Amino acid sequence: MKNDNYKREQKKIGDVKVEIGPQGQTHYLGDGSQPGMTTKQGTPVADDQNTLKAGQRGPALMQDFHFREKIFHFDHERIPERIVHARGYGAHGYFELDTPLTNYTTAKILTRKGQRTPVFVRFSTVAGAKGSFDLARDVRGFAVKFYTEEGNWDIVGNNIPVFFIQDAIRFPDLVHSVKEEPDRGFPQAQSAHDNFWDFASLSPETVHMLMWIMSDRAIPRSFRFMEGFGVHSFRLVNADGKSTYVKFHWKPKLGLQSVVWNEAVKINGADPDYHRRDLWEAITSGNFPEWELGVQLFDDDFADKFDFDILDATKLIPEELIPVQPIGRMVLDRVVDNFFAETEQVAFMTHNVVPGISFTDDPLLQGRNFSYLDTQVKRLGSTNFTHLPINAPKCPFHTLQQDGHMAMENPKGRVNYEPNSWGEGPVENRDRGYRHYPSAVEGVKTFERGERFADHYSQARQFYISQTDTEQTHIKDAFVFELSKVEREDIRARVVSQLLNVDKTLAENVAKGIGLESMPDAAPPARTPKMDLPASDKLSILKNGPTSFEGRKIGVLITEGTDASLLDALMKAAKKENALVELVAPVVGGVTTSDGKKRPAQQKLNGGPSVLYDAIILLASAEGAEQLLNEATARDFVADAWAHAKFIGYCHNCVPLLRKGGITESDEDEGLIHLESAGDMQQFIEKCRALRFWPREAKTHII
Ligand code: HDD
Repeated sequence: MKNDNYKREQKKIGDVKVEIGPQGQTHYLGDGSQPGMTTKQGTPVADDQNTLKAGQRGPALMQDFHFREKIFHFDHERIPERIVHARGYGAHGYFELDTPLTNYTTAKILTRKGQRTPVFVRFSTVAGAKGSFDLARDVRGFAVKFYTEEGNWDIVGNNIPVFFIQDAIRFPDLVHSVKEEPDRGFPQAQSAHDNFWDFASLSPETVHMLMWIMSDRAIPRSFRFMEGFGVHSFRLVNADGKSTYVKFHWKPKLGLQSVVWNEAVKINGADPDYHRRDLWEAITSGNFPEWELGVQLFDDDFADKFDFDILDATKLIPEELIPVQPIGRMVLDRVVDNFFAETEQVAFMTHNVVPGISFTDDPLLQGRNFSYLDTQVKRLGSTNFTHLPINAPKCPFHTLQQDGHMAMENPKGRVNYEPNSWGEGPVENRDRGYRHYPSAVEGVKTFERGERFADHYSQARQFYISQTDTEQTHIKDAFVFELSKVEREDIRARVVSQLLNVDKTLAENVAKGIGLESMPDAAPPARTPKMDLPASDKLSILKNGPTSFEGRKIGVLITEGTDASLLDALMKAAKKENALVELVAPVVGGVTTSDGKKRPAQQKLNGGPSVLYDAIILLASAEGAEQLLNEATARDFVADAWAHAKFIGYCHNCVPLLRKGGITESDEDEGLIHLESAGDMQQFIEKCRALRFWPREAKTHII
């Protein structure tokens, strides 16, 4: 019988060739260079638009193996998301060693100057689900997998050098408390709720980390502008078997930068993918992000004399005591080909170490060494997750492990055991195999912690007093914001009672900010905190900002008739600085500037609010500016940039727009810059190197 479905009538939709069937079904024909579609078994597929039916209006037939295979596969597309760090973004690159650590370790990756080792890095938020937004107030994961010639080495770190808890057994409680509350399923991706603050206020060991996550560290401007830390003390072991303690630090080449909280809240609406988009755009445009790897090296003498236990992950070693020595750089120069295959399936594990690198007895690290392997089997469904290309070592590897779901590395031959007399199969690497550092163990079995784990407040205070006034205000504001979302007043008060052990003024200001009627007593400390630890400048973001505006983005509001010479001068000045410019216009198709040239825009005004930019410029024509006075998004563009202490450049046509955005003549400050000439553009960029005009905040935020 003749089947109309096979009738061929070729047409074009735009310039795309299609075949349109008698009932309107449209088959895309490709350009002749594309492969023909098949099933997963390789059978050619003729129709991917219609199921096989008994008659044109009849029921679907089970016989349609292509339909069943397609839907079956689709139904199984998702794997469980990570229990923490579900939302992440990864990229490939390399690590290049500059300063060999030959005296300290035998690890080849750390001993050969100039050697490049491939890496895969995944950045993440912790609490939110896979589909949550990028600018949650949260710790950022900073996990690096080095594909070394002696196996994979993972530094599974964060952008904060300390952690909430000291012992891994508390991790499920910490994570349960911060994630959505189990009865109602919200709030997502935020710590601003009763359960988290209940747990935290009853766990004094969290207080140091609380100071960090209430600081701007928890709302980075981009992955490219944040530090990374291995957190724990690890060991390097040299050829004589001597161990040296090490802490790992990643320092971004472009300096540190964060956004402000009110901005973060709005970015999450305007572009929930703000951080991943930033990384993608930077790499694909050739502006490869770079970090320096640094180490703090210390011995048992230092460890014994240090006020805190170096096994306690809630403590750091101030860089003033042990400077960070730079040893190499990491460059991210390739985006993934497939998000799922690489970013989603990558399996980081703290126990992935190579000869010459070893663990300490940090009880958090010891517990992590169990958890990561376990979680990969849950997520990836098989012990053979190491066969996935993103997880497989890039050096030769030979095990006698076999079979299991989805086994892809299958040994050939008769031998799958050792020792054997067939002369086949791998044998132990007696000379260069991994040997665990033989640290001495003593003591009775106990649930107790080390004595020097007991002081929970001294370094929290040290962090606080190391911040600039602006940063201290942000910390106070963050506590007030978070606690204002907490329903139970006794929980709010308990947080203040913890803060009294850190800084009295901070505690009082938080209490005032949440309207607490009377001050609680300070929480009883297990050990009297040292109130006199010296400030450490390295702990501040603003004291470690960039010296250039490189890699930052300016949003320029243009309209029909915008002054072309000013715009061209800006482009030139920005290019010289290696800063980026995006044109924001009433229509995305763009505008015609005063020189008659059509300038396509990157954003339509209502999709490109100023929160997406590090600085803004208003360059409308007189007529264009006049029209924008009646556009709410134009007013917000100005008002938000002002409130977020950004540098704002404007041409004289845009003065009415400034007024509409709430900036009066008497408000005008040095962060608001009148632009009339090409030279002004250069000066504007130079001013932007300070990133924000912080003195303005005192005038724009009074509560
Ligand atoms: Fe963890 C993922 C970092 C404590 C258990 N962790 C995970 C990731 C990072 C960290 C960056 C995401 C890796 C990726 O991108 O795939 N975790 C840390 C740091 C910690 C820490 C810096 C403290 C110093 N973690 C920690 C503890 C436990 C875990 C104490 C359990 C006892 N972490 C996990 C996990 C995850 C994980 C459940 C979820 C997904 C994964 O491992 O692969 O095993």
